[in-house]
Amino acid sequence: MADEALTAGAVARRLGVAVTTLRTWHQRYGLGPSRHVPGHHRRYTPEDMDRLQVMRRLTAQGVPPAEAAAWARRVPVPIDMPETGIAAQPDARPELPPGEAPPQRTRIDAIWPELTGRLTVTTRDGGGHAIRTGRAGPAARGLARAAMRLDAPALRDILEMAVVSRGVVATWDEVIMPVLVGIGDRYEATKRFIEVEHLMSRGVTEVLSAVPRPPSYRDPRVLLAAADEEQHTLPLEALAAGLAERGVPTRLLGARVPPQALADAVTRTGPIAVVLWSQLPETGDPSQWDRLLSSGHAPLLSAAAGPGWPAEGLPEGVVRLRSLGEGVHLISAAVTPDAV
Ligand code: B12
Repeated sequence: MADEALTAGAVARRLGVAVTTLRTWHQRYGLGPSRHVPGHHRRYTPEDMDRLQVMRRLTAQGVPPAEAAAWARRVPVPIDMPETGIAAQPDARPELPPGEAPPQRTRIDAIWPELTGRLTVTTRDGGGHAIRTGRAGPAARGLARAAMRLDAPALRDILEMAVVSRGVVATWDEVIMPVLVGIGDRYEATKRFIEVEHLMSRGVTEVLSAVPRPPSYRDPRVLLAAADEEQHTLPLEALAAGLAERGVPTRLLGARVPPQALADAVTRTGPIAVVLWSQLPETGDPSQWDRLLSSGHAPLLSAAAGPGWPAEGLPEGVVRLRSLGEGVHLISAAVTPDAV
């Protein structure tokens, strides 16, 4: 069997922390390497790595290091937790090329939701460059901090764990949205931190697109698109992920879809439901529905979503979606009426 023990440098790279941070965690909190290799520095075992992952995820969420270390030292967590959990779920990813190992879900992935459920997180909103997240919980505050630090690995960890433990809709409403709104407000007030907005957007995209999709033999009957010249797509990505969780496949065209392209896509794929997202008033011209609605292939459900659409004046037959949860519910019902 291959020797899985790792050097400090390798561990630091995997975790995305500095070697000096590892040293501090070792000296102050006893989270050091436990494998002794004669004639070498000590090495980190997979169990050491599990502990360090807990340490990094918790500190990224704003848990004070001493408390995080106390939890980390308890890994594997001595609680009445089944060995199975998430780790036992079949991996819905496509087949890998021969010889390539599948990405391993670690024990940490399995115990994490349970662990975070037991935490009493005592975080404070930072001043200065902090993103305000209002009354949002610790996960959103940790996410805001990770975004502000441009700490992409921590940002992903928090998002992944939120999706695993709460599902897409609650993660979007309780964790992602408050941070996006906070970033937007921060930008408006300072005209700065565009890099934060970009990193956050990228992380959200990655995590939402990693939510397992329904099997590929099932033809998507839902078409999602951003309005003409509209670059904001994250809410549609959340909708695609939320529907995937309910077993509903989607076809996501993404940003800036011209009306003719939308009408063509509808004609070619015959969706039951179409959602067109407009974030900005400039992209919410109701007349862009005309081509689609007059194409002879109008879907059963045509939905306008996003704050860019005017309060009045949408064509007859176009319904308005007001939240992600409502979108997931309505579209699931339209596509699989018996299942809802
Ligand atoms: C991320 C982001 C970007 C990213 C988008 C990346 C991506 N892939 O989507 C990038 C960097 C590309 C971007 C670009 C721009 N952006 Co921008 N962006 C944002 C940010 C931070 C989040 C956007 C978002 O996803 N919002 C979704 C949720 C969080 O917000 P919401 O729609 O208001 O939510 C409400 C409802 O829609 C509903 N809801 C929420 N989620 C869902 C989901 C579904 C399915 C449904 C049905 C409903 C629903 O609930 C909420 C409460 O009612 C916002 C800040 C903000 N407050 O939204 C700025 C913001 C929207 N952007 C803004 C601007 C100005 C721009 C740019 C013009 C900047 C520029 N100068 O280039 C360009 C736009 C170019 C274009 N033509 O589209 C302004 C818009 C101001 C305005 N009202 O006109 C905002 C508000 C920032 C600000 N405060 O200044 N942006």
